[in-house]
Amino acid sequence: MTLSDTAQVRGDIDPSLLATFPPNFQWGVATSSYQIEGAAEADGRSLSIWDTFANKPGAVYQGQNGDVAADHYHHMREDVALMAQLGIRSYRFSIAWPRIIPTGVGAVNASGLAFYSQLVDALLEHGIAPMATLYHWDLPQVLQEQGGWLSRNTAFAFADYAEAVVGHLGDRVKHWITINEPFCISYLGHADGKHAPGMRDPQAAIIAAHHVLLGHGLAVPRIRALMPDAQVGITLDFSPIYAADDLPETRQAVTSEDTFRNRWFVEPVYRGTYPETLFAEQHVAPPPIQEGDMALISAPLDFLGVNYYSRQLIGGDPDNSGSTRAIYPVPGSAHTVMGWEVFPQGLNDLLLRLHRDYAPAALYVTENGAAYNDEWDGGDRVSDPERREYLVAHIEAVAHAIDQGAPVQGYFVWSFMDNFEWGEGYSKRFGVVYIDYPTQRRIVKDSGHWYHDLLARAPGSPAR
Ligand code: GCO
Repeated sequence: MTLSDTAQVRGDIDPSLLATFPPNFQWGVATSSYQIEGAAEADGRSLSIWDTFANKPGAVYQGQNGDVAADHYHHMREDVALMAQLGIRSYRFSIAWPRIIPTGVGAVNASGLAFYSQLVDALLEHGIAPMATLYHWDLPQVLQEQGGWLSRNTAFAFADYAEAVVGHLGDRVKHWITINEPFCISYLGHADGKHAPGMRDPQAAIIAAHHVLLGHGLAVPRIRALMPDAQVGITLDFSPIYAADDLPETRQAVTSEDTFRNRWFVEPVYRGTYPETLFAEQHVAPPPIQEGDMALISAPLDFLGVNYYSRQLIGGDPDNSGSTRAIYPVPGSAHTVMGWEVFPQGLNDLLLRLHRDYAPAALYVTENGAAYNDEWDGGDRVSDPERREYLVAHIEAVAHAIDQGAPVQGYFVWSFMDNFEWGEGYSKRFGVVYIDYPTQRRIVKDSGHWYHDLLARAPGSPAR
């Protein structure tokens, strides 16, 4: 059976595909600090660039922000217990730098660390493996005031912060992700202005990108020095680009968009160079690369984290011969309420391509999921059949990739619970657990019940 046969909208996974997953596969859910924690001023936390950005008029849907979010900071034990009830085996969360080193560099804030230490203990008590992301976009505002990621110093500050965290949690957390989605940090934050810090300067994005990667490269050996048995990786987001026709201009546009969207970060990390055509095609100068930077950035990793949501389709423009356009919406395809095309084949193709071209030691799908207009009945039921179908099709795509040789060792649903969806505020819900924000009540969605049921049937389940 091919993926296109199985990717039809379906309510459950083909049992023969489920058997493809190894018994130690990390079935998980993912979140990030600013999106769920709230407690913006608790226990010495300082402001992050997202606090500042969210409070700029027009930056976020209805002026919303992460001050309270899902108030996970105060519901942490309940949330971990709920994960355990759902049979979750692994939890990917991120750590807020402004809680750990509120001044950006310098003294460590013990009460900020204590929160994550308690979280890790609670996870381990429930038999859930922690996977910690060190940077999911909440840079201390005080560092932004000194240049943020445009300053090379921020890369060194990040490595110091990483060392402080790993020094305290590394005895219990074995999986470490340095940076989440450098593309979004660099491009959405510095060129397109839709994310913090809200700059609109393509050259700034290129410079920020290099410093983010340098921060990663500086942190990796320091994590390893503290915890020789740590598994260390980075999470990149990909959006595979497909051609809708065979025109030469389409082929050229696909190649150039792919370089920008998919190769900008994976090539420095896995090959130690930026893609050759990247800077000219983006009409920018190369970043300030110092001697030794690329070697640091490309030091071997234990895994590559992959975030996948959708693809882009490009075709020749019938109204303007010789030029191309993004085909959107894609005729005949389903789309989520983010407007993203549902395209599970893209995840399969992506995992195989990464395996073939970069040979990472292991791959984790560190985010995959969808936003829909869920219907809560006001009681115990949230009906979200489309999310379940999305997850079924994408988990099947992962199974096919494993079957075809890709070393995928885990899959994390984005997201455990509804949360602050950046510029979309609370208007978009990605969780398998519903949050009723006025009461902070948690209600497991139908997709969450289905995921529970799936994990109980998956190889390696304690319930089997
Ligand atoms: C990401 C983002 C998540 C988003 C999700 C949906 O890593 O892309 O980290 O925070 O919420 O991708 O847009």
